[in-house]
Amino acid sequence: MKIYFSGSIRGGQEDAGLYKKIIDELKKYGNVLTEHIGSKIQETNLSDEEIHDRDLKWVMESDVVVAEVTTPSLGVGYEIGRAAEFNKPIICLYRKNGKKQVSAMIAGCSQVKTFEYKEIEDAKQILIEQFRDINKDWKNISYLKDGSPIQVKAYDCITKLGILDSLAEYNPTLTGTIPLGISVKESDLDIACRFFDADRFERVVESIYSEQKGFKIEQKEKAGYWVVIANFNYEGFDIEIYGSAYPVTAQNSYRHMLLEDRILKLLDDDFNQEVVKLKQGGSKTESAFANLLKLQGDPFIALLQLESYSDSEIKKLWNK
Ligand code: 6IA
Repeated sequence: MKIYFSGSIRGGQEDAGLYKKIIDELKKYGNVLTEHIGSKIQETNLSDEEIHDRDLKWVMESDVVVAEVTTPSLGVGYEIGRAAEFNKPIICLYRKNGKKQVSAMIAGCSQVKTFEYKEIEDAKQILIEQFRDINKDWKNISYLKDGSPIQVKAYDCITKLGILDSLAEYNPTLTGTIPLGISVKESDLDIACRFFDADRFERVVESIYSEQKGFKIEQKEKAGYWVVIANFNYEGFDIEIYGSAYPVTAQNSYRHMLLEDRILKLLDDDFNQEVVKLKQGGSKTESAFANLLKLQGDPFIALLQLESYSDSEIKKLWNK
């Protein structure tokens, strides 16, 4: 992971020592492209144009931009603006020092996550939480271990069943609502897979799981796609293995999950609670989201259209 750290230079270098501590922390998560900001920078023989072009190239290359914005700096503000234009995740850290407030153009930008901190230890904690989200690998279910009781139970069930290993060649990925933490009693464990040969996939799944309780498997056309669906029950969980010729990341269940995760993090607790309430009343997850965000038409399709919405456009749907 490439990290662009941004901190004041000509705006004032009195926080350089603190920047170094943040940079040292960031090095745990990836390659920090701008380590030099952690020490007082002397005039170099690079022209302003060379500095601008090099730094902007690094912003474009980076996977995330982290800025310390306590000391107001035109350069830092400009980099954050350009990073927002490139749709980079942006984390801003600032200390309330009584002198200056963070500009509304930063604190008020929905693409920027701004966090106040006092001590470096607080900043470290903020980074741990933020990078957990940025680095989240949905294929690796270890995140369930630190989750709710049902997530921990799901982790144990999947591990005991060994499904992610036995079907490894099909890129098995847990999707659905249990990963999102909005599951209800009836929620099943959905395992999305990609096959290259439907018949072979069916035979493999059947040979491994046909002895499980309530096992059934079928091939069918679903919304124009050829799919293989197997269902059975294991340790109290209804398990659905869903195979399609599409890469898992292009499958609707995966795209819905990512989008729902983004929306849940973006909107307030009220929204989260309303989703769970609707689901407890029998709504499907996508219908609950579509209903609350007042989306028209087929909820499964309408929800996918939000992939191209900015954070503030999504927030507006909820506040309407
Ligand atoms: O406006 P500022 O100088 O405070 O802007 C600081 C931000 O712009 C930092 O995040 C840097 O990435 C970038 N930046 C600005 N100037 C430089 C620089 N040398 N070298 C590297 N990055 C820079 C400027 C010369 C310096 C000795 C005064």
